[in-house]
Amino acid sequence: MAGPHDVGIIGLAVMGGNLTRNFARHGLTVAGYNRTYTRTAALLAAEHDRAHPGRGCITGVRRLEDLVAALRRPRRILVMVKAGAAVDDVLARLTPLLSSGDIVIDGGNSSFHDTDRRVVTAGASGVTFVGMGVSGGAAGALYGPSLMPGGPKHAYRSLARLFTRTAAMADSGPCITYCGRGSAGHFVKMIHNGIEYADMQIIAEAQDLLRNGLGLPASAISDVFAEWNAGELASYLMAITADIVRAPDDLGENGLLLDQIDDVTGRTGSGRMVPQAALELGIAVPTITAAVDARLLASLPELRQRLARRFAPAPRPMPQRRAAVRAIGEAVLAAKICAYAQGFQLLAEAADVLDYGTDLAEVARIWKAGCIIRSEFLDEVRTALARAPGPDHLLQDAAFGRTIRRCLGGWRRTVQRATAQGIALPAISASLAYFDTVRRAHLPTNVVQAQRDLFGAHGYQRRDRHGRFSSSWSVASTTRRRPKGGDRHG
Ligand code: NBP
Repeated sequence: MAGPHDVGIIGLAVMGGNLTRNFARHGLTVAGYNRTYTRTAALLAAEHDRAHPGRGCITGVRRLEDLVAALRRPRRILVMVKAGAAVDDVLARLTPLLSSGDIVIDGGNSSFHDTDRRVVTAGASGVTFVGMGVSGGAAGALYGPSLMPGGPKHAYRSLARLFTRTAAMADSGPCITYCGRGSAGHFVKMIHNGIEYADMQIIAEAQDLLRNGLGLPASAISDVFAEWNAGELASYLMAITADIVRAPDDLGENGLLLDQIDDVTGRTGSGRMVPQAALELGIAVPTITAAVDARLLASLPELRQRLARRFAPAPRPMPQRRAAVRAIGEAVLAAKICAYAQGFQLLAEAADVLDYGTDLAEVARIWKAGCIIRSEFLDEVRTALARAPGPDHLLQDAAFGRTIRRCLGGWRRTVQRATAQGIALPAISASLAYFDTVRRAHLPTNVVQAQRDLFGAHGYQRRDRHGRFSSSWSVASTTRRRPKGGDRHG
């Protein structure tokens, strides 16, 4: 084995294998370990055949002991195994082999709660545990991912020296930043994934409406997406969907590949962690939740098929109108703004309550390249978040406010049209309901407060006076209000 290696990687599947190759191409020496050695052997064999600058920089090992022995100290070891129990398995075997000052980085999609727990467990042995989000899928890992490390600042400095050169490069610099203390790196990645869910769902809904609501053929839908991708909706996801909708079936003789792809999605995605965290922190993220729910509902095919036979009149396409297409584009943009507003509001809350100290504008910056949600739009998000004093909610930003006002008519018409045709737009309409809720100074939750006071004497606050009140609802009197408890009105 060659001299001390710069970094160790545990887990050489899609992500770990490609990151290993990426690191080697950038001149890092990497020792790689995988539980099943055949994966290690396959990676080494593939690299052996390749003539690239990183050739010879990768060493494959069969045992964790060998990996640890191969590394320069303090050791830096990136774990890229399946999120969940596998990470704990690896840590249980790895930590006893390490020395104080070594750094273990979990680059998987781990829950931030797990990361908080592992920081403590590893810390008891003097090992620094870092949760780092990695985005970009297989291609990003190979050619430059967006990297979201959190944890102690000293660990970040050590990692940044290694990883910065391997990250994606945006016009504003490499897509790596310090995401904040503790489990901030995995929280930021979780928000990224939630927004990714919403972005994908919104585009899928637009496709549904263009096809089943307006009756556009696939080639025309592809053209619409390509046109949107040339404007303010430009994004990686829009670009790939323009190609997806017109792709011919590669196994059949005729037709579109999309028509042969089952609509049942996996139920294991990390996006579902966002609504859970949002509930814990008391922040509403209805667009992201709608996107998660849409996948859960998609995973009930038998129920849907039974109910489709019972209820569904097939939506009757309306004649296509250029204005309707434009309105759908406006709905997509407005819904997207709402999804980002929710995601960043949740992140802002975590930065404060969980003491992450995350720089939100920096997060928007490092999502600009390398990751699945990369888009021009993130420049506007970053500008809004960087403004001093920054808006505590993206909808308060003047530029986004102007966009929402411009899109509002088309957004409403799109939701109305879809509703009339029986085509669900869960994320687009949840966004509109969100907007119509947060833009109102007075909400019908005063009724809820009154109900709670009537049946549970929970009390309420009044608009016209200070203090807490409770009423004698049995006589429904507006004149018999009395201040509640010791907190009498002033
Ligand atoms: P997978 O999530 O499919 O995990 C496979 C890897 O985990 C293999 O190396 C496997 O070893 C290893 N592993 C398992 Br499973 N159980 C283990 C255990 N008990 N001990 C040791 N190793 C174990 O791989 P992936 O798709 O490369 O993703 C890796 C991480 O990166 C995940 O957390 C994932 O969520 C995250 N991520 C994935 C993507 C993506 O696009 N795929 C993007 C961003 C982040 P084996 O070969 O012996 O079975």
